Amino acid sequence: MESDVIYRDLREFIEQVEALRVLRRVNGADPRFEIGGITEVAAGLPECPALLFDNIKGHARGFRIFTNATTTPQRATLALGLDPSLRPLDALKAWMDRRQRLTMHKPVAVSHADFMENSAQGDDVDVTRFPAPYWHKQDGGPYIGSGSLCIMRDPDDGWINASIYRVQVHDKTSVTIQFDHQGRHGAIIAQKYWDRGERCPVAIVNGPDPALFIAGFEYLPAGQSEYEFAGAIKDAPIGVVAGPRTGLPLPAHAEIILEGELLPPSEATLPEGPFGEFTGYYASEKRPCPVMKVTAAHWRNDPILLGSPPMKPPRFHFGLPFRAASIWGNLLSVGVTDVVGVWQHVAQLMTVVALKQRYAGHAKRAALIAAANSYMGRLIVIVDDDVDPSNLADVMWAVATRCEPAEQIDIVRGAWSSALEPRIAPEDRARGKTSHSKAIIEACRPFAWLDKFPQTSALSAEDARSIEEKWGSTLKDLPAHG
Ligand SMILES: Cc1cc2nc3c(=O)[nH]c(=O)nc-3n(C[C@H](O)[C@H](O)[C@H](O)COP(=O)(O)O)c2cc1C
Ligand SMILES: [Mn+2]
Repeated sequence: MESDVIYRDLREFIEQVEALRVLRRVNGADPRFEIGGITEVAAGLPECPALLFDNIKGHARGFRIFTNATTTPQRATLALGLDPSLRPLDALKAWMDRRQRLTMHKPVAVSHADFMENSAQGDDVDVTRFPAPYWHKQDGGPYIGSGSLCIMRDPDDGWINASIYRVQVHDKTSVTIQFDHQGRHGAIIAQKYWDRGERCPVAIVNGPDPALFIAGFEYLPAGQSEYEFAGAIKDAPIGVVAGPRTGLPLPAHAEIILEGELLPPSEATLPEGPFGEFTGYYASEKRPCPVMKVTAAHWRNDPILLGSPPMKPPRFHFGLPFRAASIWGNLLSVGVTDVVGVWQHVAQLMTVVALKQRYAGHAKRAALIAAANSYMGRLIVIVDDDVDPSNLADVMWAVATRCEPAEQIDIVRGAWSSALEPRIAPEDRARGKTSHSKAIIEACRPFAWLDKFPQTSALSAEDARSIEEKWGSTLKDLPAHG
């Protein structure tokens, strides 16, 4: 059965990346700033390669780190099991369509755990054995968890949450887990244990496969497990084995597992961060953070850590804006018609919806739904259907030519952001304010005189595509799509 699956584990995904000839192997890099630096420079190249680091300075050969896994549209598409040659907006649409009717697969217990090839318990645990980079120059410490899942069980209903929260290494048996805000499922679950005066059992899954990585980033309803969503991406259940310490179900093919307990903050906290964030800033300073006492570590032979450091935009963990796909799905689910595309730019800080306006207020209706679900995004832009939302130049052309600011920009105040927000005034931050305002920019032709708006002189997308097909080889160096 596993032979049909899109990839068995992270290793098999790396083989697929290598087959596309976009893997680069890096030997001898230093986990203090160098691995992070190489990853960032590579992510700025027009064709960003995926990187597999080995012979990492100060660590045993074979203890590897894989970065820029899914940062290009091609590899994000591959990770979904879709055709990696699809154009980015077509790939996102294919994913959005599939996402709307996914079949969840409950994880299944399997008998063999690859991660039990090596194991240390109690006093033998030493988290510093694993290479954990200092990703950016001003980081407060090394992070083992940048692309790792935190597994917890809800004590009331027993459902398993498995999402990504960063994990800083403090000493051999202490790491911290950072929640951006108290609405994170992990934060809600931990609080339930703490309210009962208990420690929260937790496991960190390092080196998840890309389906788990993508699932760990999705906004799913509380009660729905990211494991089931990852199973849906793979169209096969995730095989799990109970962790010997926590009993938590853990992906059998994961690379490195840490098991332990998240201590109530009344018992202990450690100063966490700062950590270079996906906005391109250090917005939150060192803050007291929940501590996980690591009571067991398990790892495969020659384990591979999946590293996904946040970097200054437009670099982002995913080469396709997966949250734009969920907003696109939200719009369809509530009955907004004629949406031709949704995209996010600036590392999801700007959401663009393209639609064919059919009635007055149509654009604003879509904008308000998109605004409500744009985490930390200040800019919501609505464009007409002749504008490619994935093309930033096209979008800005629409903003500059179709939006009359005095009439077509609205401001929504007190909206969803987080402590990572760089533009909260120091005094507001000190008071714990984490909300911001969002601008809704209607960069579409005014509905009232849609037909009178000047015609564009540009080729239609279809005309451009057929010219490309016929003449593209003559026009050497012509971008594949523009
Ligand atoms: C690479 C990466 C790192 C992330 N780091 C954090 C983090 O440190 N803290 C956090 O609260 N969310 C972080 N997130 C976002 C959450 O994983 C995401 O919002 C997820 O949907 C939360 O899941 P939950 O709804 O189960 O809480 C990160 C996402 C990615 C892709
Ligand atoms: Mn969740």
